[in-house]
Amino acid sequence: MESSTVVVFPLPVMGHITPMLHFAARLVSQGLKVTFVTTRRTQSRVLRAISETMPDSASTLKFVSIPDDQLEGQGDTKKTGIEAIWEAITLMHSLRGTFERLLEEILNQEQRVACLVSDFLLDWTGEVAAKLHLPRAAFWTSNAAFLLLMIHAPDLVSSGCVPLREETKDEFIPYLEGVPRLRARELPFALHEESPADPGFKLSQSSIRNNLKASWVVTNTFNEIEVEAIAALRQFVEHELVVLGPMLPSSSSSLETAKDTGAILKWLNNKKKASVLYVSFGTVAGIDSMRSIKELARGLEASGIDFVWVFRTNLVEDKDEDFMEKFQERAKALEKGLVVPWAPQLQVLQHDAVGGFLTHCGWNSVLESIWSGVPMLGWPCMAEQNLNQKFITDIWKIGVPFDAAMDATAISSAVVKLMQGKEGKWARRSVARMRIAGQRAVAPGGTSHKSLEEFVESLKL
Ligand code: BUP
Repeated sequence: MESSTVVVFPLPVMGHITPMLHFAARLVSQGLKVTFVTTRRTQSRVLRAISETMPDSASTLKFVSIPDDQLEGQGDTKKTGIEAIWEAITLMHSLRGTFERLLEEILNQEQRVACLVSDFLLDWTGEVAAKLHLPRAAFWTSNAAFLLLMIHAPDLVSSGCVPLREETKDEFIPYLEGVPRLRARELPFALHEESPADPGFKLSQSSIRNNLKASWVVTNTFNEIEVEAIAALRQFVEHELVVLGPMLPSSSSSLETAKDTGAILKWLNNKKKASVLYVSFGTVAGIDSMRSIKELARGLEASGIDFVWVFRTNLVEDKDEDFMEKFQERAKALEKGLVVPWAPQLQVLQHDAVGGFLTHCGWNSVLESIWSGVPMLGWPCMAEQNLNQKFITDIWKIGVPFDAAMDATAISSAVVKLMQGKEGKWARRSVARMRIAGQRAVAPGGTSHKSLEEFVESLKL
């Protein structure tokens, strides 16, 4: 077993790389060797993720990269939101031949390759693996409810909930086993436009079917938060469902090693316990209008709450740099806030000074916030983020209601409620309980830990 290798291949975007890196580290902790496949152009991002959240594992993972430099210029890195994801999917598909040769090389070099674990969004890798007689695990980076809803997309079309229509958007969707009670408008954004007339619909349905046929389907969720959805999902998975979340550094020693004296952490060191709001909209989507950015900036300022804001401008066409510069200068002069292009998010969330997270509700961000016991305000932008917000606010009650259409006054009031109000206090208590449930799930004897052990055991067969 010592010499068995698992090849791990994520879609090269941060929200997919990070959980699959943590998964790779878990496999290593179970005595397996891991070869982690990146692309040359994403290598630096992978190394940064490792240095920030899992330096202990850096030396134990073997990295190989697919040469994608020849595609320089083809990938418009300015693409954002769902278009950026589509671009990554298309680029990877164009590198199928290169990936196949790489996998062959790995098979020749390693004593025994036990399986390929690849992203759901790279379902074609299933054919490559089958050709090389290698079993495949399909890795779903989000939660079980979202996958169930994607599986049920044709039923949602038949019932008239999808594509979303003004006349029926407030009606409840039909009962689907394992799925929370949702109104049509609460269905993931990814489904709002779905229509059988769209060629993308057929493609995504056939991709889902291919993935469900994989030898294992791996999900980054855990039983304690999605017990019904996980049970319902099991019925659609042809072989084994492996429920491993939350896929985060399993011990804090890794994070302790990673903590440096970086400017953000130093700044947080001087702040009172749970007094700072962390604001970030992830790596793919974000706020795309200057009007909303201004409302948020004014709302933060009016709240009087200290903040760290990861601010990306590449999404905004009508930029007002002067406004942002002045806002930043004022915040800095008063020691009230930091505006940064990137933050070591998990370290920031784990810092004692951070008491709330205004998030775009990317699934990794949600899990990282739960893992750190930090309650949230949700400003979803794309994909399944609005479903995640529904979980945060209405189902798990680990956040305070928030709406992207709010003006500065309403934003300020929501921020104060989260950070200082009784609503925030309740949400903090609920998230503390959920944090413990997550820690138990991945600890020896926990549901996710058992699932990992069973997966590793099945690789020996
Ligand atoms: Br921005 C940012 N630092 O400054 P999500 C992100 N991250 O560590 P996304 C940082 O990127 P999808 C930063 O901790 C998380 O692990 C963050 O993943 C890290 O959102 C990851 O939250 C972002 O899932 O991906 O990027 O929008 O759309 O696939 O959910």
